[in-house]
Amino acid sequence: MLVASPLSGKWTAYICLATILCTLFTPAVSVKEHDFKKCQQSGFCKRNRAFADHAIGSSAWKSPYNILPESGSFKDGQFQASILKTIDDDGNTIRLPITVSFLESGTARVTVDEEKRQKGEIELRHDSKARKERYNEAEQWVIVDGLALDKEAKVAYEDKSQITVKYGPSSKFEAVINFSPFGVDFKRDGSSQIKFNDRGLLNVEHWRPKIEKPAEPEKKEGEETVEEKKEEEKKEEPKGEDESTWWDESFGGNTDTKPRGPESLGLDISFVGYEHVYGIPSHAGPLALKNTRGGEGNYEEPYRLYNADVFEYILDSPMTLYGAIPFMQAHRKDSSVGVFWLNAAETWIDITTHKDSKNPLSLGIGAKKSTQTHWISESGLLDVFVFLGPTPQDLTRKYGELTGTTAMPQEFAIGYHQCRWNYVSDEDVKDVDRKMDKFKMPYDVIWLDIEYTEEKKYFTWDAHSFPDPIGMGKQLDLHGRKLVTIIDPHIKNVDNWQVSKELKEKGFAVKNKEGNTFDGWCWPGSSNWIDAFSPAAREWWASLFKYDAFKGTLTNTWIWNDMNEPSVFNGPETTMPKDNLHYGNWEHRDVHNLNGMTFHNATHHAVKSRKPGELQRPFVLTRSFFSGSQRVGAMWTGDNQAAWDHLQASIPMVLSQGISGFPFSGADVGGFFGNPEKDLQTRWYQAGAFYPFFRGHAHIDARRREPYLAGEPYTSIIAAALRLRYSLLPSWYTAFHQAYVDGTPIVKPMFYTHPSEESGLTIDDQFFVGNTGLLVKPVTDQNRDSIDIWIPDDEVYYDYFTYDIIPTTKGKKVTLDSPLHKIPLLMQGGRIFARRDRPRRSSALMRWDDYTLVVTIGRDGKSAEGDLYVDDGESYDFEKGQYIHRKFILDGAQKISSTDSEGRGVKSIQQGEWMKKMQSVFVDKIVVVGAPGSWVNKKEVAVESDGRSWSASLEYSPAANGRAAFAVIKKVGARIGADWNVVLA
Ligand code: MIG
Repeated sequence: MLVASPLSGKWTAYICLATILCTLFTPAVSVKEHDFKKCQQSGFCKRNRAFADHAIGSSAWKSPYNILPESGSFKDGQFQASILKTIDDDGNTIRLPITVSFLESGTARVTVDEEKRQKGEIELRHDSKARKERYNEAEQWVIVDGLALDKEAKVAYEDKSQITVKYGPSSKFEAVINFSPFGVDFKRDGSSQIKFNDRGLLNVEHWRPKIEKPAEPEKKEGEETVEEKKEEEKKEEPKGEDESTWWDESFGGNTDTKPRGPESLGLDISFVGYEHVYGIPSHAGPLALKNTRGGEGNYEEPYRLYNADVFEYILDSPMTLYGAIPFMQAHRKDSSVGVFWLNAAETWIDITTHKDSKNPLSLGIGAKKSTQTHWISESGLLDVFVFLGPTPQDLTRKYGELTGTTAMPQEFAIGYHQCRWNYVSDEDVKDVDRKMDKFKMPYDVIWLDIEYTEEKKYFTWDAHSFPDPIGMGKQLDLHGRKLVTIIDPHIKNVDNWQVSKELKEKGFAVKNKEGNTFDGWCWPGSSNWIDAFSPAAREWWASLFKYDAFKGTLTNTWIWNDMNEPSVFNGPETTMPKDNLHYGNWEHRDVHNLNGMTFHNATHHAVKSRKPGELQRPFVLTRSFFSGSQRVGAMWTGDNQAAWDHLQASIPMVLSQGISGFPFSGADVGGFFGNPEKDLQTRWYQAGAFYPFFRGHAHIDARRREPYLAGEPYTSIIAAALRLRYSLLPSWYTAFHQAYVDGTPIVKPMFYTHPSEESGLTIDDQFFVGNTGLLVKPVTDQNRDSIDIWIPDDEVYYDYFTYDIIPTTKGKKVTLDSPLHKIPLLMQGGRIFARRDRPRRSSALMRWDDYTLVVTIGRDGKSAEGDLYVDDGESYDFEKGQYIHRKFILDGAQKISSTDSEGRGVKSIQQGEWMKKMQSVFVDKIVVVGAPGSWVNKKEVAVESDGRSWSASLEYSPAANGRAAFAVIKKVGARIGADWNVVLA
């Protein structure tokens, strides 16, 4: 029987193959939770949890870690000593060197190593070629600055039992290092904020030789029974002596050989007086993290950081996802502190919150709560940075100083991206490109997923479906648009392909435990993985991206890195065996969470060096990431579903990325798996227009859903959301610039902007955009004609679209109308932000458009301020001073002025070609919302700039029916880059 099919035979074959692969090697329908470890199934996590249970459960517990007083010395901002770990009743000890560094930024760092491993005085099992040391190179990948020691740090007190160091800004910070047992109490202004080993959970599993136990002898009379023996073993467990997974461990049919034996680390970190902790992305759950030790509404499992391809993940879960940032913050009213756990191995974090119970009177309502966390990593150094705030901005700034900030993106990268798995041919791409124009939907980038390649060999094109990539790229370029192609880290293992041959011959692939090229299964079938830890491998990788090597690419081709956790279909937990070896013979277990970043980084640098002299800022999207990834690109939250709850979950996930130093983030708009209802798709575009990274994407099995296919009224509503994003691009770009300067999140949760408002601490479904005062609450459930939005302060709030004054009360929610066509979007009074109002097809075409400034008059009726950052949006000339950065001030309702926001004189502004062209870009319009009544008869205003003065017309609309009065000043005609005044009085 013949059935008409829209798919070519070839495509049917592809899909069949994909389906087979899915069923064979990855969970096809939903994440199988049992494919991923629970703490109980991860030997070191289980041991450390048991250790914690024992320590907490026993009143006699004393941590066996003591600083040897005479080993301690303090010099130039650094305390060094030896911790002795007592390992048996005979008093035998293990030596653990500790360094506490006090940095100029006011950040403290505690590093603990293990002397024996450090000196290589251990024996590896199974003839392993692995390194003997605890992994000590995470710093090289992650930390870029901020390690200068604080020479002003001073010992304030010292005796045989402790040393107290005062450090930080005006010596407000204090670290009390207790010797016996070891512990550190970090104080600010005399009161404890963060404590290490307060509960005695420090656990450094030291090296020991494996003692082969003789085979079980037959039971003789008088010997203990099996039951008795089990009892004995149980008693041993609490000391961390459950040996069952010390030397090898199996999961899902894979066995991990452990050449170095047990080597985990555990430490309790208490946040004193903090009820809420945040961060440690990526997890699909609330912004304020949940407790993890059971109880109503809590998780049973610790938060896990072990980058994995969690195909179709579940929501509200501490399960690991694709990326890891081990940076945790604690916020309470007017105080914020944080820790950064610099460790790239598998990590679990338990969180419990308790009432502060020392004082029985404080147990009642209103009693203060503290949060206790327990960090557990499989291997590596114990290396923790401590930030004492006191503001949320202090945390993001100081974390940014250490790990780097968001790279300045190309401007197109913050426009809209149109993706699906897959655009089936170059004609398909060109057709979508034309249709977006036809339906007047602005967009900047169209994406190609894995099917564009010949047999999943990256750097090649399928000759039948993509015969003319150059022609395709050129059509896109007509409107300044870009193409992104996917390049994954798995390289098809075949002999007749140069890339594969070179990878193997040059030894640039990750090795298996025997030291031979590791082979695993992924999209191309048998595959090898580039080891981006190796400098030579990265250089080779860069050569593959040259225009004459990756034929068919143009200067408007950019890259998408997927599967870099890495995803290995037949590996343990869909990733690499932990005993694989990387460059420098580090075991994969040591570096797993860094792996994605190293690949993303290699691609970033490869794209940057495609052609000598061509210096465009690279755009590379990554799925896997670690602290520092923000320096090399954007991320997205992976394989979500076309479901309302996934739309909802995306908001706290994006906010969490923002406060954790990697704000260039977004979720697949529309949902990856499944087919969204039209209203869901529409709402998703409205929300996505407020993600820093805004991309529609869909699974290969999903129906086509380019936004113009939705039909009315959806198509028009989606087009409006896209245009809203585009009109606000100048403000988004300004927010990205702030992120680049000092690590400020691009979209900000309430606690970040209003840390004094206790009732906003856990709100994670609304946010501000940069410094604009734009407060958005995306609608994330069906049939919502009204929505409650929480108001953080006493400012005036105006509806973005109608200028209605919203009747608000600080700290309370107010109900807004939210029919499908409406995005709940408010403007906070007292702000000035920039737009470009002329609708265009792409951001490139808006480059020389004039600006509109929106002034929202504040509660005082007369003032507002804001800023705008502009540069050429693609090169590095901004680093040489070729940019415009304005500060706008409305002063006493008398005048609006524009000055250089950094106080730069004309001479320090590079007058390159771009700057010259910007001389003919003007402020076209100024809209003043909440304009004072005294302007009612005003018809014109004076504009002063460039030593001249002229008049512009003002149109005043009085307040009516709850709508604020507003004024529109037209044809202002002042250059955007120049100083000017608009005189209103
Ligand atoms: O195993 O390249 O998350 O965005 O479309 C699936 C195909 C591989 C996973 C990515 C998704 C992408 C898909 N990839």
